[in-house]
Amino acid sequence: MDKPTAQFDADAHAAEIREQGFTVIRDFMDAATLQAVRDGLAPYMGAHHGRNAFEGFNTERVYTLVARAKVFEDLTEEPRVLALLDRFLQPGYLLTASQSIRINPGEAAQDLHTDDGFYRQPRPRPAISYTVIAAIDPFTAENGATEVIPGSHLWGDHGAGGRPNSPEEMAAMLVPMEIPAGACFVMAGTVVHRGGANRSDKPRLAFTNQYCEPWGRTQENFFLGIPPERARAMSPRLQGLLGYDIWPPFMGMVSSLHPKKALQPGWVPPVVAQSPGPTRSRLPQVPPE
Ligand SMILES: O=C(O)CCC(=O)C(=O)O
Repeated sequence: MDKPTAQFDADAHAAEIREQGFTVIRDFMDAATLQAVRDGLAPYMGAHHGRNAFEGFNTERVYTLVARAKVFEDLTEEPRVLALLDRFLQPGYLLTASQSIRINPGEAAQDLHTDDGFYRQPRPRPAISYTVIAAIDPFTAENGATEVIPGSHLWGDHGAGGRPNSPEEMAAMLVPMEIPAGACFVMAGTVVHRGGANRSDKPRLAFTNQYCEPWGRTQENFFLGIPPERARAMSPRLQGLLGYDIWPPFMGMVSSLHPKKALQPGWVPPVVAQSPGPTRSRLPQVPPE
């Protein structure tokens, strides 16, 4: 996506993330992009309702969003987001999750959590992942705006003041991210937050992309979730974010080869191509490299 970055002060935004745990990009999506996002999502809505309290029984999610429409490919490699991630994550960082979240009226607040809590490493520590949450509908305190605890990215394992905090204390620290449609915020994976309760009479639609260190296991398995012919048509940068790259010297290799080879038309995995058994003779002929 060809957005001007000249007037975007990435260092100032990064400083906000360091200080409070998150920063807002108010003009993340213009009206045309927002419409493309809505159009891209429309065919998929209504298919997946949450199966547990965390997903939200009254919440709809569309997973593997990055591969659902071109606009999501573009937004996943949005230059301002990447400029921020470049300041926190090591080169070769990965997309770890990509989904829309529609919190319907009557939904309860999620449990408080952190997005990089999957990596069970002691805190305080640098975040292992960073989350972008983009508002497709305006976020309000009533309709389920994400609620965050500013500064919680600096906490140790036991909450504010180094001791477990009561639910009442935690609730008092929560701030709703009231942002307009088209805005997003970028948040350290260590920030304590939750999807808010929707006490309004309209759904709250958003999407989130999360990115992790290049050595981290990703939440979504994009190799299996995105057919190779779809991944082949994506930009080299996006292919890298999906894991079609090497974290030096050789993490991510495929039978000692660069994973981008697996996107070439006619690719047959060496395990099959080099097999001495009958499997090989059943395979189509592969042109030599
Ligand atoms: O929808 C939101 O505002 C946040 C959701 C969230 O934190 C999550 O599902 O992990």
